Amino acid sequence: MAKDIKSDDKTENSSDRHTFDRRKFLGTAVGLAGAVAGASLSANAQAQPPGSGAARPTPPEFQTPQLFRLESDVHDCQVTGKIPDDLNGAFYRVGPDAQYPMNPRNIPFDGEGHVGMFRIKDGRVDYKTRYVKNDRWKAQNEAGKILFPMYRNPYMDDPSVAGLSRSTANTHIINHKGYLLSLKEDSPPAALDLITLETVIPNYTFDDTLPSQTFTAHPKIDSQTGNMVAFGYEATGFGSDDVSLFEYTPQGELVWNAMVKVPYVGMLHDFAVTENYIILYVIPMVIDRQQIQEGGIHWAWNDSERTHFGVVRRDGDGSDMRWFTGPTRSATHVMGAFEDGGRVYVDVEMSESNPFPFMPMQGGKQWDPVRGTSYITRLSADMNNRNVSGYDIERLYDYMGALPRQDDRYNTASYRYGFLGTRDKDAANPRQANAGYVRMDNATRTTEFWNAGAGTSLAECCFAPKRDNAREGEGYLMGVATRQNENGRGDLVILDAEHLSDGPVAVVHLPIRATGQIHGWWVPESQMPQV
Ligand code: V55
Ligand code: FE
Repeated sequence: MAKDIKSDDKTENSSDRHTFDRRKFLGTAVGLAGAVAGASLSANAQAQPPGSGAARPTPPEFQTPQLFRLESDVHDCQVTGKIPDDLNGAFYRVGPDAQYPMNPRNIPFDGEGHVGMFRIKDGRVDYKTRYVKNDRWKAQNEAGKILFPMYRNPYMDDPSVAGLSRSTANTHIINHKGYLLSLKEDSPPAALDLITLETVIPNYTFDDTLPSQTFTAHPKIDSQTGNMVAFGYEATGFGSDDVSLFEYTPQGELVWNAMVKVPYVGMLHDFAVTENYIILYVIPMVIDRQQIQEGGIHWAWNDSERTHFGVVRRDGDGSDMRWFTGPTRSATHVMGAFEDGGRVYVDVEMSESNPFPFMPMQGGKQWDPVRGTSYITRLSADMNNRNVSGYDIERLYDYMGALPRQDDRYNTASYRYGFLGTRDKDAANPRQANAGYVRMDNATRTTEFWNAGAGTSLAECCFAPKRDNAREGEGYLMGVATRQNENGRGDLVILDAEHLSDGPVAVVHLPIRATGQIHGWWVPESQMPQV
């Protein structure tokens, strides 16, 4: 079923569209939109009095779907099964959790960042969550209302917050230099304490060395050096076509940076890093200046614009940047990337069109859930041949989903295993397919699936190695399960990543629903502050 597609081949659109069928409609329920929508469904369930039924209107103060706001501490959580002896560290998560009711025209990606931690040590698990208390949170807390009412539209801001960072810090988290950095791609990170989750440095600019006004939500840790390779887009100002690429040592020293330009200003959510190259992928989720002027959000989908796959050396000045062009596509997350014999390969989740139902379509087009469904897809380009202008597209797996992961020790190296929150692709009734996690083996192109059962939705998974020097993929896969029939109550499920279909080795029970999650990150015990 996977098909090789040459982007220069004009017939490729129809050749891969024939593989779509009705089950692909389900894709939105496991994608990013699904992750946020899942959280909103449970929020609404909680907002309504028991037995009120769906017919009663939600009270206005609860109309922001993801309003939850509960900071919590649960010591020594109840566990079914046994926390493995070789699982010690912390699983961090972050997601949007609107601080006050949002403008109804705004999108779920604009909720304020709420960080969660499962601290796992010596067979016990503590759960803690805290809002990121950055300048935005503090100003709004003071005012008692939202002062930044529209996603990445500074023109709508309350005049009182002029000059403050607009960051919601709601997208991803990573440990660096003893801090937990909470990330939003339009701003510098916020730096939190790894143990208390208190915000230590609200606007962290790496001791004033950050060569960009923004910082990606998807930095990569170099598999050889441990350095953090990252970038910022719209790097020199709102709407700019400058992208800053840079690399920091674990001690916070800036060791390389370069500036490049993109063919057009689109959402550069993730990127790929290999031993020698940085790869950017420009998709037609474009800045819409008119929409912004009219008080709308930053982005809109242009369904006729082409994609651009850009490759640049990691040690140069950016002038060798080479762009390969391809058909209209969306890819927002990288599973893994590598080089082989002068070709660069980037494995992504890819859809034909806008994957987000809440992102406007340009030109009066309708959002299409089939064309918006993502599958794991390999993009590659030939760096040896100066004459090729296109990149290649190959569907790898038939499991849908938008949040693929890998063993993060292989961020910049050749890798074998990927992991994905998905749905049972073989369900008798695809419309009711259960959620699950799948492991993909790129060496054999085989998969192993864990079916989470009915009534459960799953957040993005995260891999934790059994030891710092464990083999690739030798470890645990974990993620938060939302129990739909228990008012959205949360469980952390922990599986042996090499035996997914055996089911969880441990389930950590929360007494409440978990905070919403976009991304999560594992910090092994060897990198935790010893207190
Ligand atoms: C994504 C998530 C964001 C965002 C941009 O693809 C892209 C995911 C949670 O916020 O602002
Ligand atoms: Fe992301």
